[in-house]
Amino acid sequence: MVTQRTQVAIIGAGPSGLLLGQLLHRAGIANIVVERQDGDYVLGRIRAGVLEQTTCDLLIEAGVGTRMHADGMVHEGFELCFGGARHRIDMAGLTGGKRVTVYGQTEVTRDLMDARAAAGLTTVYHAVEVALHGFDTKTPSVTYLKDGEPQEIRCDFIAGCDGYHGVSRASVPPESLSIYEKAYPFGWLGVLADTKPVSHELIYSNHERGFALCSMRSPTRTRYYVQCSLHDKVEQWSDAAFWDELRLRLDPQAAESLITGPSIEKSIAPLRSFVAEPMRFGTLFLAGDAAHVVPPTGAKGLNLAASDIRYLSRAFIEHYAERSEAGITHYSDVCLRRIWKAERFSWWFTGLMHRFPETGAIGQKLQRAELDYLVSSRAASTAMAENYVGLPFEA
Ligand code: RFL
Ligand code: PHB
Repeated sequence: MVTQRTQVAIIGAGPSGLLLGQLLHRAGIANIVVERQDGDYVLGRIRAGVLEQTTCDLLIEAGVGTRMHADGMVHEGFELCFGGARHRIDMAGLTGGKRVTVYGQTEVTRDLMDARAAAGLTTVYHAVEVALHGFDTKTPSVTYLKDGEPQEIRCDFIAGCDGYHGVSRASVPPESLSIYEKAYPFGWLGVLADTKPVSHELIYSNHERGFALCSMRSPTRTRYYVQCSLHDKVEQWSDAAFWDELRLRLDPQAAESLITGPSIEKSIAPLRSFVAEPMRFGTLFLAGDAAHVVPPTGAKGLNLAASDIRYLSRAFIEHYAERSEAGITHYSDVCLRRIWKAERFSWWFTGLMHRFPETGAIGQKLQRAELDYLVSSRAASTAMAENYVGLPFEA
């Protein structure tokens, strides 16, 4: 057995784990990241696209803001499409100037990986049989196999940043966890294509055939989604079928100007609301999708992961630099208050925009009434804009 020693062992090299590693490194706190896949696999997953300002600020603090500044697209509003017309939500105007940045999760992850490599920090890819030990003590450890050889990391803390399917949450005794979960009866079929975006802002569309979203990654790369059945297989959706379906769910003007092209990625994602409480067990801390999942409608998943990491990095820095346990003690409660607000917003926006098989005609009438109210009431639009740009942090 090869044994290494570090201060914080981080499980998972997704955005949560890599961002934590970078913030800790900059504060002089040693860390090792253990990831079960390889780097290319992690970069190959096309996921989030919308960053709240506080997420951008944290990336800048971590020293990885340069490319985001150069290539990220600042958005001051988005559009809601229903009844054959589009209605703009003026995010910046309604929130005193707050905006979001459209910059892909793939690029965030790439910037963090590059920074980690440049700093010469250890990331163990292809770690097999990762296991967590002794997190009810002050001397926890992580074991795994690398190239068939058993390895051990002894540490002060373990950060479980290994996503919804990871080993960290699964290592906690079930009786110590409260789980809150809702699975939605549909999925999102997403397509990435090198085409000019149909509009310079995002379009969220409620249509009787189902939800659609027009997003982007750059002025020449689009990311579009349509609500689909959970029984659908990606292979059943030709590019032509996807473009036809998307066009049907947009207003006539957007449908007319939609530019199509070959897909460079196509995948189906299920939609889920999920929270595991608490987020700390002795010396183990859960962060990001390991602790909570939101349906992607509100664009909150990556942003919530970043806000957990903001609190967690500060808690560790307080522990080592100031010998204060306050951040560690309050980590779970402080995170969960913000998480539940984002869970509520994501659940609400999902309910407003999708076709639900069980609600029937009255469900559609009620959605339409709420959408009409939303775009005609400044109070209702403001509430939506405030949530979309991201709620403030507690001190
Ligand atoms: P991740 O990204 O899942 O990374 C976890 C990492 O842990 C590794 N791992 C393990 N490593 C070692 N040992 C094990 N036993 C392990 N098990 C797993 C995995 O290989 C992986 O590398 O979690 P993280 O870092 O917490 O990041 C969370 C975000 O990825 C997620 O919340 C967002 O992608 C959600 N999301 C969106 N969020 C936004 O803020 N804005 C958006 O616009 C947005 N759009 C989306 C989304 C998610 C989507 N899908 C597919 C779920 C759109 C979609 C379609
Ligand atoms: C994306 O660009 O992938 C995206 C944008 C907004 C969302 C979800 C996904 O709400």
